[in-house]
Amino acid sequence: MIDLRSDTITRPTEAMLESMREASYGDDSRDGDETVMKLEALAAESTGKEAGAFMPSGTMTNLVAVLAHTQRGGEVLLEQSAHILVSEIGGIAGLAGMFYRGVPGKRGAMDVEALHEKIRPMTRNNLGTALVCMETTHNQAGGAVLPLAHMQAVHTLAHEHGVPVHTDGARLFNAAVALGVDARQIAQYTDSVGFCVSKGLSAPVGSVLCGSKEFIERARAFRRMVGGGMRQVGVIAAAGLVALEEGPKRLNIDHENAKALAEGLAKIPRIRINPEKVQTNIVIFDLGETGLTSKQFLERLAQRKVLGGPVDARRIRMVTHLDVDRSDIEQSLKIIGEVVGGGF
Ligand code: TLP
Repeated sequence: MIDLRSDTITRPTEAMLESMREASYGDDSRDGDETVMKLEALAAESTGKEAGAFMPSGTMTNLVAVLAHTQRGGEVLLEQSAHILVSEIGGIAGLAGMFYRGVPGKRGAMDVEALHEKIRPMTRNNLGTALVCMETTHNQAGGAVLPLAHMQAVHTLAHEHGVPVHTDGARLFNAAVALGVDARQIAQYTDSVGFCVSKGLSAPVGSVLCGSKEFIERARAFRRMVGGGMRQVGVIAAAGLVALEEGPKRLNIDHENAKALAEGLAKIPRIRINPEKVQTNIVIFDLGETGLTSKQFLERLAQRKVLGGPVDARRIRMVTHLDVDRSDIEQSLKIIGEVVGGGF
């Protein structure tokens, strides 16, 4: 199987398995665990923040960030196709008790003018903005990277209104590699940032929320509230630590493979994609004139041992990662060409 459904599906590397065997077994919810503390310290250092808290998932990282930044009932402003809004089961409202307002955006970047119009203090007539969230790389926008100048503008605007900023950086290191900057340069424009070791960095499980010491202390309490106190979690953090140490160095390969996939797809008649827009490891393309629905296309592909995921009825997402190489991309292109009847 060539599994391009997500970068979350990778198998642990030998180095990860080795480190898991050697991991400490401290109780993270009691006295703390040595391996978890190492991972949190490296995460904080890598993002230029004071502290980090290890979480089981990106979704919990975002939820806990919202809980720790806000009081129930305030408004959260975020790009209207943000993962927090469209793919996290409404936790922002259902669990954090926040009212959210989507801001229109291009390639994952909120329209700063529109954000300006929506950001507002609490009055007798409205709740007031409690938090602004960004997402980089942006999942629904096909792995688009927020430009640093955009992040700076959003951060400045929010702070002018006394509003904190959280960034869903599930793929923060993909963004850093694509921009050719250190992750700290991205994270300087956000008060808190979460990133996943379970995605392109290739660990099986885990995310880290980073921010000020005070914020992370609050976050630890909310993490416990939502059931994220994980006990002897060193065995999982160990793989995460290897992922954070080693993973970023090879993300450029995933980006090159995604570009090759996009360029190959662009040559297949009736498939629509602009390869120039592929900046990182996510490739979204339109089945356009093929006459196939996403479901039909993906079923035919799966029969030929290539897996992708649907974005909607006509669009497909494929994600490159550690467990697919260039020959897998070429093989996938050949099969896609045959499935849509256009050759390659
Ligand atoms: N994204 C997953 C699934 O939602 C499909 C994926 O395969 O891309 N923020 C962003 C930007 C994400 O892409 C994801 C996961 C999350 C948060 C949530 O992370 P998890 O799945 O660890 O809760």
